[in-house]
Amino acid sequence: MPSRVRRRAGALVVVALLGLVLAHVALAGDPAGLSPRGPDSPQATRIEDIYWLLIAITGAIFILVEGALIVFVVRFRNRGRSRTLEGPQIHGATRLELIWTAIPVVILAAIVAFVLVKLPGINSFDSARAAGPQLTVKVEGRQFYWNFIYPNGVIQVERMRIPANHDVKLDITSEDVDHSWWIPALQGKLDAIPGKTNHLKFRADRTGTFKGQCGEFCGYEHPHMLGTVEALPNSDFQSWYDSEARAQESGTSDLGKMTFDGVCATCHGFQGQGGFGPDLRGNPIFNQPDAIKTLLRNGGIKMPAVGRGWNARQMNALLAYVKRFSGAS
Ligand SMILES: [Cu+2]
Repeated sequence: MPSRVRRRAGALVVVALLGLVLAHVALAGDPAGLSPRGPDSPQATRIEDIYWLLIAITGAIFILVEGALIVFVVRFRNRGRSRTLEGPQIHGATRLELIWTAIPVVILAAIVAFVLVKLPGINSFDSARAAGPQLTVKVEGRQFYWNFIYPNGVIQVERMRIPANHDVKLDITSEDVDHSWWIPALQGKLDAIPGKTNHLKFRADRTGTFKGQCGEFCGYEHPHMLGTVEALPNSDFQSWYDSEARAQESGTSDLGKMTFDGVCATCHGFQGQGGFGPDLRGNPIFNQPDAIKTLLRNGGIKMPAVGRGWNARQMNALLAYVKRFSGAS
């Protein structure tokens, strides 16, 4: 096979493989393929509308430009002429220049207008369609978990429960470094910044579980900083909300296990067996609750201050749960 043909065949194979890899990545990410997750809220629907407008315009421009490039490459190919031969030199084409300046201006103006129409509704409620009063949840980003505090005192870790079809407002803050709250199917990202409270509004259109991930690199365990929003039918939510409040007040809830699994297990393993952090089983510190409290509140050599600012309910729930590791080995 002549080397020129071999080179072309090789290039074709590389392009075809690249196409396969890209298609695979695009389709494997989510059942929706190239489209973003959801949208499962009116707010995320507006974000997706903007996404599709940008994809349509940039996709059309890509096909137009690359198509013209291929046509010109084929049509004006060398055909045996000398490599040093100059083509005809053309100067001035006022109409053409005006057209290729005006079209991008019109496209950009259309994008800006569309975004400005959609923008006000992205982080606000459509009060006319709300089915009941709103719920406000305090969201604390911490290395490396999310802590949720409800108005009735209920605390949740990593999994937030909300009523579906109800307006929910999140007051998002951080206790240590910058994090970013992000559940793609429900809303855009919003930064969790120490000393500042950001507000995010959304309403889940359906019941279900919506997964997300901290969107800001916040340290060595950042990839494990996951978040989940579980939207329940309103009556289910209300009965859970009330019974969980009673259980947490009386110390019979699973808050201790939830806190351990969401906070400690990231580094120490779900059975306290160690991993990134040391093995907890049989550690003498479990006989000294005050030492554990100090460690949780202030952190250790490598350990972040995961329990800084915890109220007594969460601290006591965790202390009760970790007693199981004192004798185990
Ligand atoms: Cu984070």
